[in-house]
Amino acid sequence: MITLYTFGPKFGLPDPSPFCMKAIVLLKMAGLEFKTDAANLQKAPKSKAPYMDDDGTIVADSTFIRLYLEKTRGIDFDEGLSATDRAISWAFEKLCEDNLYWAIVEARWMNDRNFNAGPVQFFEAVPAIVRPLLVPIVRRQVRRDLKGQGTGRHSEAEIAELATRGIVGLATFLGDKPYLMGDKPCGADASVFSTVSSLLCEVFDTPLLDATKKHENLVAYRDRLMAQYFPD
Ligand SMILES: N[C@@H](CCC(=O)N[C@@H](CS)C(=O)NCC(=O)O)C(=O)O
Repeated sequence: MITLYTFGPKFGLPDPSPFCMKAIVLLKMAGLEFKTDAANLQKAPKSKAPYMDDDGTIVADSTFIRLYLEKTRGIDFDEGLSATDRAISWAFEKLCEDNLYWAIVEARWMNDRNFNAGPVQFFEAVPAIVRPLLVPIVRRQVRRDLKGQGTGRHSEAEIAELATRGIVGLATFLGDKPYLMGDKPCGADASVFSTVSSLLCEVFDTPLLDATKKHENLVAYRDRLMAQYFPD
């Protein structure tokens, strides 16, 4: 039995982490039976979620989960795509994960209003007496990560300007196709759908939300894939 360790639904999303949501979608795309359980980052092999336990084999990282499923279950999430289309879909996936993701983190964690509307809930299980000490420590770690990655060195307006280029790129490339690469979902849809859903999360008042909402096709894509993969 496969157990996928995630954070669980939050902020009106199947998971607050686009990577956990991506892994859930990949397992659903693969048609595999699985259950989810609460991630313990102290036990996670890479100190991040998602990670997966497949009858004792532990796999960490959403992309390595994909590669593992491809190798062990003989699945090709990009079945039918040409080499060029595989390359394009990979590039869009990484635009989401290595670029837009960081703009989402910055908006949720660094803006006080957004932080108090969202990530503060991650600390609910922490004893009240420790919380005021722990929260600033973790926020400082996130700020340090954002600086290390580079996004945290830009102003909010600059981050929005860069993210908007990515969002316009996604909307333009998606066009009126039902899925990123055409009539059939491919591996990158798991990531693009999770990222677009995160960008469109109404809990957070961000320029990213406004930039994404402008594209009716992205909103319809989110709605279509949400109905398909998370009908409940
Ligand atoms: N490359 C990883 C990224 C996973 C990731 O960044 N997970 C975040 C949540 S979105 C996490 O667990 N963060 C906890 C931490 O950094 O302490 C993947 O694809 O799974």
